[in-house]
Amino acid sequence: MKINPFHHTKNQHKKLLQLKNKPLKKGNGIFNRYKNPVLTANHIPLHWRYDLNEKTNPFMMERISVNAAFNSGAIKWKDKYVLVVRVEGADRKSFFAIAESPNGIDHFEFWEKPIVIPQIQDHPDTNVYDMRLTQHEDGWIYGIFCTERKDPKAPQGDTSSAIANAGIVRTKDLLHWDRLPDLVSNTGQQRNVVLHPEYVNGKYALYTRPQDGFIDIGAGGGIGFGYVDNMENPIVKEEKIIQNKKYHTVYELKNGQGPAPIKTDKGWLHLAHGVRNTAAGLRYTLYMFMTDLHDLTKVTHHPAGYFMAPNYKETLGDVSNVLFCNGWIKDDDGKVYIYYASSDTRMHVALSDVDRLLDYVMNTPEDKFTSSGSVENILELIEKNKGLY
Ligand code: M1P
Repeated sequence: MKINPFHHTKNQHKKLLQLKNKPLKKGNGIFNRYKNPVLTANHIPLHWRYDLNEKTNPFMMERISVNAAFNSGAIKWKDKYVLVVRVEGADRKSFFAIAESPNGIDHFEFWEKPIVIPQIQDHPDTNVYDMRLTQHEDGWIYGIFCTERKDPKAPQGDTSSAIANAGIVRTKDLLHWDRLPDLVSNTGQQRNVVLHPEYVNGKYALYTRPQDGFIDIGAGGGIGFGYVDNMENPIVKEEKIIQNKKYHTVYELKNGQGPAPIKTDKGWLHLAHGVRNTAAGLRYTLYMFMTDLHDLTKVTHHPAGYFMAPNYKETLGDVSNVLFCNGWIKDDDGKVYIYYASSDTRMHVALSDVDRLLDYVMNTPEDKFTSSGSVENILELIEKNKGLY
């Protein structure tokens, strides 16, 4: 029997969207991974990629290909788990699109159209990605993303030097997005900028990542913290580095705030990514820390090492050996859905809860920055376990 390519493609797509997810049996007590990625390039709606008219597309050819669906912001919205996904086309351009799920772990489906980000007159974005969503107490939902443009100072013939900055949009319904001016900071380029959900001292507060170059952060780096008086004129003043990069750690080369932190009665829980160099190239892992409830620049707890690193399936992708997270959702019952991307290719979910994350952050030994310090930590645990093994 001859297979009709239109029916076949539609059926395959439908099956993929209806695929049930299940937790992997082997957890670590801190979080549980799930078997299937929650979003991939194959989840992108067919009507964005195919001309669905059999007469004008007799071979059912993909007209516009999508390369990846990754680094997503997240929010609970009207009882749905909503991701603002970084979708990357075969043309290398990224854009944002919303996908929602009824339960947060499977059945993610994209809304009808991608998000239209208004452009700043005479200063268009070349590429946009990695939106962090913050439901601010001022009543707006803010999206802060990286906007990338060619470096106007690049010498002739240099076609790759770029400048990264923080673009800002806000919305009240996730449908209509207003563009605000890009962030102004005097510390160079910016990526991984995240808005804190509450006013701090009557001001907006931002987590920043100053960097000297587009990829290399140079003398800059670390997770910074600064204030903005007014988001319509977003000038960040006096960035203070609260979490610096450090020799021989998982964040030796650079780091960046993940999603907006989660408030708990013990402090603010933060998820971040740390980058180190290896013989095989950069390795991105996720790590956690906690800041004081009232002094947001004071790191009160910081477990050693990574919280989550790519497993063997996740290590492979467009940019291998990368986990990146810019979205998580805390439910009213305390469950925390961690939406992370692997190797700049696909989205996954891991499930935890506030109690577990607090226990992890508060009771995991801190890094002593030497091998003998790590052995000391193990010896202390062995001592504590006397009579139990
Ligand atoms: O390719 C890994 C990540 O690289 C950049 O992150 P950072 O600026 O912290 O190095 C971003 O391009 C990010 O999107 C990407 O996942």
